[in-house]
Amino acid sequence: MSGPRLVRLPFERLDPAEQIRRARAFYEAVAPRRSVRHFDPRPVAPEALEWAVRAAGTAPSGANLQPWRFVVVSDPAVKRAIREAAEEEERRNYESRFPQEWKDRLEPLGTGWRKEFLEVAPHLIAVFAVVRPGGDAGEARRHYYVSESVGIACGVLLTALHLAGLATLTHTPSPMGFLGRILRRPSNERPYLLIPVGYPAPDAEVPDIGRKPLGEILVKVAAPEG
Ligand code: IYR
Repeated sequence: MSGPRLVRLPFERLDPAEQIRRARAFYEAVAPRRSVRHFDPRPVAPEALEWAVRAAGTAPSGANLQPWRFVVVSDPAVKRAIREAAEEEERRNYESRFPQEWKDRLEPLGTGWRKEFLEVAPHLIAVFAVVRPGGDAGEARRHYYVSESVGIACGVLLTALHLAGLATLTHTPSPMGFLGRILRRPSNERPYLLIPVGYPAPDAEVPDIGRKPLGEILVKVAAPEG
């Protein structure tokens, strides 16, 4: 089977000082990103969301099948339906399904079953993983590395929104089958992540938590001895 024609890779080779400068500038731009749970209800420019979704769509994916859908919800009635369904599941999670150890871990983050942000945030981006092509009819063919691909795309999306001056929350209601039903997605799509987007509320607070230092997350393998 012949693949697509090949084109020359456009590539600019940077000198190391410039590489370091850019890598550091990117770190400094992304480091202040925080998960935000208190939003200003004012809507944001739809084009900003569109450019961020375009950026997410550049993520690498298994066999370049781009197995993602980004469903933008701004309608108050749909947001309310999503909130009600999410709270129903989360109430059961916090009241009986989560083990105490997990709740202890969440305690400092101040989460709970109430999800007001799902109605207050002006937009929700529901990310769906497309597990096979063909919509409801479906095809025998499958997609590859779907959760890896969609996870990477979500990382690009969250970063793009942050760099556009917008606040996000990486929300994982569980189980979230209700999203496919409320948003009428075809049966080949699995809800993956729900991302409220907007400006933070003027008085928004976040927990005082930090990131692991480089020495705890980076391992450099030395040449074997002898
Ligand atoms: N999905 C639940 C619980 C939750 C779990 C983790 I791990 C978090 O980092 C935050 C929340 C919720 O959204 O409340």
